[in-house]
Amino acid sequence: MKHFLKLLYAALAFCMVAGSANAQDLKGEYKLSVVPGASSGWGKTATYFADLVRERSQGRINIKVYHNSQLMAGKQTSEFMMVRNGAIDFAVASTINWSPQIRELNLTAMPFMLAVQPDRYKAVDAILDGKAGRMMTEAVEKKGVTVLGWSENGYREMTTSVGPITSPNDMKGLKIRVVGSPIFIESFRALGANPLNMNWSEAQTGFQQGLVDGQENPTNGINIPLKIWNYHKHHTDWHYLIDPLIFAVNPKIWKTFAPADQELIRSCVRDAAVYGKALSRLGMDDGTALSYLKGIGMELEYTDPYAFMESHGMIVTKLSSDQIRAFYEATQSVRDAWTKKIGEQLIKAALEDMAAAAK
Ligand code: X2X
Repeated sequence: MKHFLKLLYAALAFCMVAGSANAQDLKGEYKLSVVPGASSGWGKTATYFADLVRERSQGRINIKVYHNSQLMAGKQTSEFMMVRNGAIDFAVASTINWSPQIRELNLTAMPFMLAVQPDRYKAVDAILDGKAGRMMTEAVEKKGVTVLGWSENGYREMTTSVGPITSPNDMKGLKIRVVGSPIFIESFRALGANPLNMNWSEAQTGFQQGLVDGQENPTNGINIPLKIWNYHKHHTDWHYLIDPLIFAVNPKIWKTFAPADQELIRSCVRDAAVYGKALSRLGMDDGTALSYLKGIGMELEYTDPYAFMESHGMIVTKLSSDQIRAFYEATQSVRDAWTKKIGEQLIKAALEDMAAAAK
């Protein structure tokens, strides 16, 4: 009996220590930042991730998603600095918004570099799973933020109130809203357009008021959830660049999680990353995205985004590879200038990754 009581006390003491350690280590809420709204593909990916973490940790780890750039008071290009300095714990972030601080993240914003590859999805997967992806991860980590995984917000397509857009000439003089990242301004200037830098939080009212003639964003991720047809009648499928998403965490916060919890969070990142990719690629790939979404019971209200946009009165123009080639040539000077800024080694790694995947 005495022996039994001793064991019982020991077990109780252990539970109390373990319990208090948990209570000390875990915050009541971890803040996760997302730039666009909850109904965007990207916003849903972040919510899916936070829900998985809550479920798999039986409610111990509570990640709260702050959509609509709330944590940055609308200024989307401040997100990286805020994750770095710990004002934000987690982010599901676009390379585009972090590229002003981390020049390597401009790689996938090189205009038309991926669009001219034989298979644009194989090309981006080859980069993110390959040497170039590792170099981008290292670049982010060297600047002070931990990368947990990569997903995507989709290829960015053009929507305009005038059109159709089939050649660089059609872009001349158009006022286009772009994000506050220099490579975007330069790419649209090279096409003869008039780019206007606007935060996403203001862009939507800008479209309503007709301040611009067009904008560029991913179809499933942003344009359809935003009902872009209310502002722009023309959709041009030109795949000029892609918007990878980074699952990231502040390194000090990351270290506070026990190894088992880190693995739990990583497993949620892996699943949410596949979900995010499937949302972005629905109706644009070989059918993999649709069967994945069906398999997890997370289908969208449409399976064909082009037919869906047309049913809302949009005119969809899909550019041929020759037409895309003309845009590629018109933006050569931008790629030349940015090869130097991004780093020739990284560009070389990306080209090699893509060439190996195309074989
Ligand atoms: O601002 C945009 O266009 C958006 C929502 O796609 C980004 O945050 C890059």
